[in-house]
Amino acid sequence: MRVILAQPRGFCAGVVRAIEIVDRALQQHGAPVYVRHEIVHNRHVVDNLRQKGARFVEELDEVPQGAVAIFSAHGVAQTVERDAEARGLDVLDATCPLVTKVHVQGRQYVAAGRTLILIGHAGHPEVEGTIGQIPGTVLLVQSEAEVAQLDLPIDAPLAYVTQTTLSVDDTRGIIDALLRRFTDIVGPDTRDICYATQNRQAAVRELSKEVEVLLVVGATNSSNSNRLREIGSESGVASYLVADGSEVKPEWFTNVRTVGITAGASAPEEMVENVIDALRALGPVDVTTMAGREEKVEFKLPSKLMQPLAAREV
Ligand code: 0CJ
Ligand code: F3S
Repeated sequence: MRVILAQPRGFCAGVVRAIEIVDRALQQHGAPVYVRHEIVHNRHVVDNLRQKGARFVEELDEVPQGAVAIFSAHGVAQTVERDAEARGLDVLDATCPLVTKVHVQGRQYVAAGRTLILIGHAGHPEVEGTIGQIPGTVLLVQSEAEVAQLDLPIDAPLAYVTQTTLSVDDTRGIIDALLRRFTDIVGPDTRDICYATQNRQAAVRELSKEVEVLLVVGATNSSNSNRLREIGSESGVASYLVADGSEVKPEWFTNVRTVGITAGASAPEEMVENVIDALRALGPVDVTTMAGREEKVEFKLPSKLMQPLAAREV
């Protein structure tokens, strides 16, 4: 069997930073440190940090007064920030800077007197965070059909922002529908969709031309990973989302000679290796990596974590 690995795939700069924040917090403060929500949507990442002493909670009332609390890469609402302050928590914010950028942009549009539309998926923590970072009403739009249902005058002053991990193509369709329906609407086009999401989607589209089966390494609750699997399916390739090698099913590969593998932005490369090992158990495997874009994006850590330990103790 020929296996072709997508390039780029796997960890993005925001995920590397978020995991590093938890690691460094554990080194500086000792266990336990508390993380609100999965730091990124991946069980292997979460289990690994849990073993080192991180405790994962869904709400801050589960965190003892004065403890270290880390916000996940997906961001939080302002009510969560205020709650943390009221409880005297020592907060480290692992919100991806590209999510924070969307929060800032949304607030600027509202300050300029525009009603804000957020294109995204209901219930996703990034969407809940972004809605909660904007003062006033934010209208959530999930599809082109929902654009038609918006109860707004056609010349209302509007703006839109988007979730960072959406399908570029679906989002373009929704933006076009907004531009067709409303006369005074501004927004970033699809540029709120982050570089990592865009690059992984472009790579998987290319890869899908070469393979009969696509495996996406990632979690079922990972938005960006689900979008990669959808692109494979839309390209006519049998596509499966797997957490690791244990979820790979032999029957997917009957008479299959070429398999593509990619990984969501929150999926560790070890799990890609683990999936390749599962394929090796079925027969000989020849692994290559497609030609693709090299990413050099890096995000700075919060300044609190850059200080030497001694300086913090004074
Ligand atoms: O929302 C983000 C800032 C992306 C974080 C990394 O990916 P993941 O899988 O934790 O999150 P999504 O469900 O948003 O893709
Ligand atoms: Fe940030 Fe995009 Fe990763 S928003 S956490 S760089 S998937």
